[in-house]
Amino acid sequence: MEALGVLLTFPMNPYLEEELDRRCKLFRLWETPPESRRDFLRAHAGSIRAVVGNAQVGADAETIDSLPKLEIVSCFSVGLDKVDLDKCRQRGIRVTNTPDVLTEDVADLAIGLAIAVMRRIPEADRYVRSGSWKSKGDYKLTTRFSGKTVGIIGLGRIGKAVAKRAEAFGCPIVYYSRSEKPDTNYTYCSNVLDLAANCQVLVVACPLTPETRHIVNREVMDALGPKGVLVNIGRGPHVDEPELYKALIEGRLGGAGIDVFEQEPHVPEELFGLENVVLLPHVGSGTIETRTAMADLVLGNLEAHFTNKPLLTPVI
Ligand code: 8YV
Repeated sequence: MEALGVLLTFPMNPYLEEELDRRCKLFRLWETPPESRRDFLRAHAGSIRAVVGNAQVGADAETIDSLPKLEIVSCFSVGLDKVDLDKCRQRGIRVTNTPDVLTEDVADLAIGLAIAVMRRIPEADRYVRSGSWKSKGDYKLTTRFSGKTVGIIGLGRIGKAVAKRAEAFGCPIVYYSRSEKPDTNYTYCSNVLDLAANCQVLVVACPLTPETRHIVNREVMDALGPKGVLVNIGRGPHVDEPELYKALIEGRLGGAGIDVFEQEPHVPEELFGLENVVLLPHVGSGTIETRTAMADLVLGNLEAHFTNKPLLTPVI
């Protein structure tokens, strides 16, 4: 692929970047200031035949329109919300992503976030480090995770993996999906409001689409209630963030474990002082094993496309 131009949109993984640099002519979009990117893409449009994007920066309509020789968008992510899929379909541009290899890590983190919030793990750690255990005595009692009803928005690969883990903790599972899944014995709720009213831990595990934007709104948070915990390992825009902060601050929602935010890496500082909130920097798939496997999928899909072999994980 030596003469092949590949646009890498974000500094997503050193191994992937090194391999792309070795195999092709690599263009690093983030090295160009946003105001100059249109000219940058125009200057290199003649050689860029592939875009590698991720959950932070993908291939939007403007990028795709700037690249007349674009043949494939290979996503370093399972989520496709940063790719203009309709425009790719119109242009006959292939699209791939990285499903399955990250499922276990993201599901692990969802359970980890729920337990961290309910058992106040980060807060209790700070309690020890600050010397408060010596000066103030034992840490306060917290809330059990095991046995609590877990509600899952989206019973796809990640949602099912979350359910499997929660079952091992004795948690009844209820879920919302666009349609009932006949191959599970979990309780189906036909809308998110009912789901929230019938669980203590609500996990967002669905794709971000125009229909799922703000799927967790004030009404859903109030239905989840002052003893309820929200876990978001999907996308920031799944949750109405200003309403989330109000619900947490006013005590209408019991707690939240959040790995994704509407304006990453900017996180509203109103949350920083809340002990019933655990904040993570979008690390759901962030293990060495998974990110290496994702990078290999990106590379394998590009190799397959440019050697006329079947794509490994085709979306389009
Ligand atoms: C990605 C993600 O790793 O897979 C997704 O959809 O959000 C993350 O797992 C992210 O794109 C990392 O750059």
